[in-house]
Amino acid sequence: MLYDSRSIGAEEFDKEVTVEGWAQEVRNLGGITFLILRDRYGVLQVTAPKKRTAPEVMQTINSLSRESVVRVTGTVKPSAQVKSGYEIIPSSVLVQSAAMTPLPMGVVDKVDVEVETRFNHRFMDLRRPEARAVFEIKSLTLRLIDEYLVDNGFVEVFTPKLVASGAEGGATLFRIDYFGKVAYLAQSPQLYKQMLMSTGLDRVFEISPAFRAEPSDTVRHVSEFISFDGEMAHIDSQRDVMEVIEGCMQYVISEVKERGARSLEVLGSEVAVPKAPYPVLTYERAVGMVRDAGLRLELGEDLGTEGEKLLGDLMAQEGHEMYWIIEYPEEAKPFYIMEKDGTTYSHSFDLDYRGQEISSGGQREHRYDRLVQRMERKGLDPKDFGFYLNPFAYGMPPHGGWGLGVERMVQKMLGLGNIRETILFPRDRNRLVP
Ligand code: AMO
Repeated sequence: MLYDSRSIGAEEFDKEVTVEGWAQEVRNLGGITFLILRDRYGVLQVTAPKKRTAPEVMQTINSLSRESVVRVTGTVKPSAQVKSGYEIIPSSVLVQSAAMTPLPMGVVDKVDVEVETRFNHRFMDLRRPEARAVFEIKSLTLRLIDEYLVDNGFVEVFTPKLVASGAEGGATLFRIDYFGKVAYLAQSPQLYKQMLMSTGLDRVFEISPAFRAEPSDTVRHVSEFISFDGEMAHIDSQRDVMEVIEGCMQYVISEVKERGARSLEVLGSEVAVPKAPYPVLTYERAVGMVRDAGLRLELGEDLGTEGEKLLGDLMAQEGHEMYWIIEYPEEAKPFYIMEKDGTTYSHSFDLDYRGQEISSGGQREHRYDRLVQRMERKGLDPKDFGFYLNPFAYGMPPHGGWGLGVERMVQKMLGLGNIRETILFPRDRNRLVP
């Protein structure tokens, strides 16, 4: 059995163990050599005194290149000088994979590595515990979302990512060749999750990649992200939908704090559970607030990055990290959102977290004629959406839903500056490799 830096303790003192990891550092002091071995959970020290170590073992350790993978067998001895409280005196050292020199980038060096270098050599970058901890938290977040939704009667579904029409506007569609026909990578599960509302599967959720050809080079846009979508039927209003998301976010963040404590410690992140219930601002009020604070913005315009940030600061002053913005102008919202009759607004919402939109959704237009009218007004040809419109013609209950960017949520929860930190191999306009 292999031990690791976490599983060795006082019980192993004077016993023989075998460990495997990366040679983070080799310090040859002549009479003694220290090898710092790193594994998933931390580091341990292999101490090789020349006098008590076989010459071939000594030779192997002293010639190790940094970041080589080695398997060490030896006796565990208590040691007051080592932080972990023990060291391993080696009886054998096997080089599983020798690392070439020089390294493309350092793992523990205290020099700042350029972001581009880090993402060019992401495998190496991920050897840093704090880079990896983000993915432990992301994995936990996804599991918690799943738990909450299933407990609330939702069924997990998977809809096609190769599609014939886009739902979120033509500008960000990735076009591909599909056996000689034009197809696209799905921007969201929008059309499919709505179609399911006509089936009796009346609460569904999906967590899957979404693709957007985003031309903008920002810290919160990428061209492939994980979208957490939900849709629910027989609702009275969008408030029913907002309640589910709010409950889910509170559950996820409070459980991450508990169950993710070890990874959060590695990251040095303090996660705060947002104050609930989240305040609800109308779009008009949000625009008024940022205008009063000095931003030039017209009613009808998008809050934009700057507006969202400013609003985040204003809400933080009142102790709110999460807040809703409802009733966006219908003109700014996609065809599938329901208009608020007698106004220019819509039954829509955005959820913002510390100055950044993380989710949007609303009540959908479920009335066939109104939906077709809305499509036409938005310049879409209903004929291109026949497969989507059909279910609306044969019994479609009132429904609503949301899309939430998992990486944006994790980014804000952990206080990270760039969404790319939460993606193993990010994709953007300038990056398709690795
Ligand atoms: P929307 O287009 O607002 O809505 O997207 C929903 C959420 O997805 C995330 N997101 C992104 N994250 C990273 N990079 C991107 N390029 C990117 N684009 C979007 C954001 C955003 O809030 N179908 C609707 C949702 C619905 O009404 O159900 C939709 O896709 O966090």
